[in-house]
Amino acid sequence: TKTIQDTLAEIIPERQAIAKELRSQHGSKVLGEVTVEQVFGGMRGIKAMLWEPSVLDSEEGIRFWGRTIPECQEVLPTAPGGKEMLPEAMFWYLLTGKVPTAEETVQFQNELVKRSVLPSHIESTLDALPKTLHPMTQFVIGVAALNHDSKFAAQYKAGMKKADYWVPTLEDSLDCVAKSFTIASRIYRNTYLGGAKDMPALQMDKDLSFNFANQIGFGDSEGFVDLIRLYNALHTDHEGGNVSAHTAHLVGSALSDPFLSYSAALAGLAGPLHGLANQEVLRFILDMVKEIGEGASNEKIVEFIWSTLKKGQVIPGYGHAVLRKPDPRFMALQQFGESRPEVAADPVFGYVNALYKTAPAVLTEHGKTKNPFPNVDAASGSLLYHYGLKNFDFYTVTFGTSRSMGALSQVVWDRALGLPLERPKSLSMGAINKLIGSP
Ligand code: FAM
Repeated sequence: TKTIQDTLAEIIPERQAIAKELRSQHGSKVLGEVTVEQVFGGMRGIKAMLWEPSVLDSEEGIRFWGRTIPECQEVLPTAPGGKEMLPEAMFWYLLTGKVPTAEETVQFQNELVKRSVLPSHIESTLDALPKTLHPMTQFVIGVAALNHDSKFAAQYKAGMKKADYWVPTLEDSLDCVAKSFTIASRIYRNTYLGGAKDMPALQMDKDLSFNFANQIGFGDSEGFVDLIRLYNALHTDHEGGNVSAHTAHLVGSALSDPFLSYSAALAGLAGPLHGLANQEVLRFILDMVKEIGEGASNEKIVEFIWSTLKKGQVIPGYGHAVLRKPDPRFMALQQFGESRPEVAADPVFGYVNALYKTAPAVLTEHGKTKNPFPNVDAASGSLLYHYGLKNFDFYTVTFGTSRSMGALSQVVWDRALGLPLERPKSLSMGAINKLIGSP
């Protein structure tokens, strides 16, 4: 069975040749134009970044190396006894563009779990943080501190050829993904369970999601473990322009190592318009339950949505900067809930469905958002909540363990393809006026 290192060493020259051909044969072709509105409008729609693992279509949603979510669910290996695709298999696929065999998946999983052991200085750093510090801030600190042992940083300092950059970048990225899971479980125990001293040891023959679930006290729940697998596989990557992925790519372009790059990405994921939205959705649903009760009519739900909009607040979990249809990641999570009778009967999950039936029409009538449909965050929190993970300040941390796999896969490709420092041009309003010939 080939290792990830050998597999990538084989694939990289092929894709370097494709990149060389694209640049030399088509380097001056035009991909689009940039308008003044886009400069003010958060650069929406500007095609200006290379991103290999996934491409997002506004109508059909994400494709990972050309495959839709249902197609990935069809081909990616599952854990023994589990029904959901393994995030380890998805990570291999994101890195290589090739579906791993069952043997490659097991070997890769074992390698990652071995790497997930934390150095003692990271444990003591996390243990010293106040329990009142938001779990995402703790996550940023833990991941940044892994830079202490960065192979990329050490080899760069010692003098390394550019052609070799991807090798220690891959090593650090594997470490960063693996250790993110154990950092996350330690943060959970420290914040909600009074400390990490009773944390179960890692089980080296099990997958990352099982170990994470087990370490935070949910190892006995088959449904929760499989949910964590699906959740982690689905949130990995959503092309390059979103805040977390773009940040990892940008910071990595300065040759900051993968730990620093991903720590910065996590700081972006912690914003309420991005990853923090999944905790906001749960807060929204629980507020709604408090106000209109469980199992309220659609009319009452519509009233509650309007009252939120009239306060000038957004409906969390709805809208998207690129998507213009319901998010297939939302659909996959909803299907997960629907296929399990005890989840389908949960009133909080019921509200996810009721919102899906009512919110798009209200948002359309409200007339502001370009996309009235649910994004991934509309469903994810309710499922965690159902299984008993009720500390919703923690939800974005599970998003963060997953996103590391997509963002860092591209950071490996950034170094393999020799991409340079990212440095777009900015303009002042005076400079814009001058450029467009306006007085
Ligand atoms: N509820 C109410 N208003 C909304 C809305 C929503 N769910 N989504 C967009 N709008 C408003 C938006 O605030 C803006 O209003 P102003 O003109 O007054 O500023 C207007 O509609 C146009 O926005 P847009 O062009 O449709 O969206 P953007 O591309 O600017 O922003 C989102 C995209 C996701 C930030 C936005 O839809 C939003 O705030 N949604 C709620 C928060 C959320 O669910 N975020 C998670 C996104 C998720 F995919 C992720 O990153 N994990």
